[in-house]
Amino acid sequence: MRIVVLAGGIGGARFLQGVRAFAAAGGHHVTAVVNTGDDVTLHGVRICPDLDSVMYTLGGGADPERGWGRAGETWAVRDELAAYGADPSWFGLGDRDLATHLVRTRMLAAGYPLSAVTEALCARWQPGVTLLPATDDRMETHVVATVEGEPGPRALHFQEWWVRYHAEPAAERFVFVDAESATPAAGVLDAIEAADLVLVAPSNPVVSIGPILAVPGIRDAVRSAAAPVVGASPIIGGAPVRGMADRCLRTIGVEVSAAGVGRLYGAAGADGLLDGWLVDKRDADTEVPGVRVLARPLLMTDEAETAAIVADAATLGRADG
Ligand code: GDP
Ligand code: FO1
Ligand code: CA
Repeated sequence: MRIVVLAGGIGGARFLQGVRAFAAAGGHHVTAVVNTGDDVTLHGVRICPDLDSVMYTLGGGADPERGWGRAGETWAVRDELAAYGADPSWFGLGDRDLATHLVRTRMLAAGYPLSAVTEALCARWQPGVTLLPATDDRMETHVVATVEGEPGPRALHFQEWWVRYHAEPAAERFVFVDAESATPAAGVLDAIEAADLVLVAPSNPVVSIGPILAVPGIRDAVRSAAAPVVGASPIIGGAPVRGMADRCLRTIGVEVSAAGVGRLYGAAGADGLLDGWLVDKRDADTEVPGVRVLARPLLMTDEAETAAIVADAATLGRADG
């Protein structure tokens, strides 16, 4: 089977560990289409948080509890930058992580597309799945919000809203800057069209999956895919397992529930994406019109459990009718 996964960063990476294990057992091939809306240029280097979370996690180099950045990281450069008063000081640029950004920035400056850069970085990390950015074009998620003490709303880069302000400023809306002129990265549409199964990771529906689907052509490709499309809810018992997905969902007026997210993605037969939707046992009463819902434990406690979630998603996708 050819499996395509739409994924963000930390949650997406954990889910992909399970997809990779499931695929290894069944001889399947996995392509991850990863969000690039978090990408940011700071201190002169291009940083791709979600691509790096997935690459480091699957490559065995991630810091396990943070979920982002490198294991055994040191912070000498960050501290030296702060000593110079070189803004921003709120972003944790690790020394080992910086090497990734330096290689990426140099390759981008030489004219390589992000997909080629990602492939080059993955030659070292060997994630065991094909990693594709959703787009090779620059498309950043900005947040229109009023920072406490400021007279009115302004656009913040998502990284500033999240890392500097911990998503506290009330977000009025999310803007995927230049989305309308972005095109799917090389290989993305082909992978979706050739897929036997498309999985939507339990990632942040608004700022991880949303930007992927905002790249012109990707939503339509998923909707018209021959493959079944099955997602897993990042919301359990009315709350995200971690992070700020609840704040994001409220900003776009979507109920913070497994049902709310399932309806946001919509039913394949009704102009939406989903054939199947996995929800946690606590949300067993979830109904998404036109979508087959399966309730099963949805905490990705370890790779084997995540692989079991993936196996159930694959079965749900094959269930006919
Ligand atoms: P980010 O880009 O680093 O924020 O990571 P993602 O968007 O890929 O994933 C973040 C989402 O993962 C959050 O909304 C969490 O609720 C969700 N998440 C994290 N751990 C789990 C888990 O064990 N089970 C489920 N169902 N969702 C999870
Ligand atoms: N997240 C933080 O909460 N604090 C940081 O200082 C931080 C630095 C950082 C550096 C590189 C990188 O790839 C990710 C980093 N993250 C940091 C995580 C990142 O902001 C989030 O994981 C995602 O963007 C959330 O979707
Ligand atoms: Ca992200």
